[in-house]
Amino acid sequence: MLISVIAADITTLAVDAIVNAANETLLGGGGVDGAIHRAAGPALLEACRALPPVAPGVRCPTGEARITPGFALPARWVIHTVGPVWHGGGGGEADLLASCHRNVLRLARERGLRRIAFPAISCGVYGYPAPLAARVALGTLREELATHPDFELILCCFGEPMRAVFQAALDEVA
Ligand code: AR6
Repeated sequence: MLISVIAADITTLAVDAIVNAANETLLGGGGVDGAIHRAAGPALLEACRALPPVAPGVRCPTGEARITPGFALPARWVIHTVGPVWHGGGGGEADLLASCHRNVLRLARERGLRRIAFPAISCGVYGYPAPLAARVALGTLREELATHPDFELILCCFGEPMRAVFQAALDEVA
């Protein structure tokens, strides 16, 4: 199966697109979002600002995705998505997290992009328990690969403990 789980800094990957775990403003933040903006340079913020708001302060609603160039990154494109904040699991978090992964791949298909690297969306500031998020993320990616086998998908975790959690989830769904 063309899904791999690695431990790395996603900003170093020379893939077709890296995925940003952003917030609805798309104007930057901490965590992986901050790292991507720092590595891409200020042109990324300008490109995000140019995306049309869909509501006051909202350029990308939770569960949706938007694409910009990668600018100074080794990756050609950045696909920004907004994961759900964890509220205990009863607020549709799993469906929203699955939507993030599906919408990222829909944009990738539209652009003919094949090698896509995802971070552990929602597993940091947004508080989604990693083993649960990993199961949703990898289950969704596996489903997508069943109908679109051309993708090469990388789950890029920050550090070995998170890599082990996502690898266990991959072994479960494989
Ligand atoms: N490469 C790969 N993964 C990383 C990197 C990196 N360079 N840096 C952090 N991570 P988070 P969220 C991991 O908090 O939970 C931002 O402020 C991190 O260890 O970045 O979706 C946004 O603007 C964790 O496992 O994203 C939003 O406001 C994972 O990336 C909010 O945080 C996701 O952690 C989004 O929260």
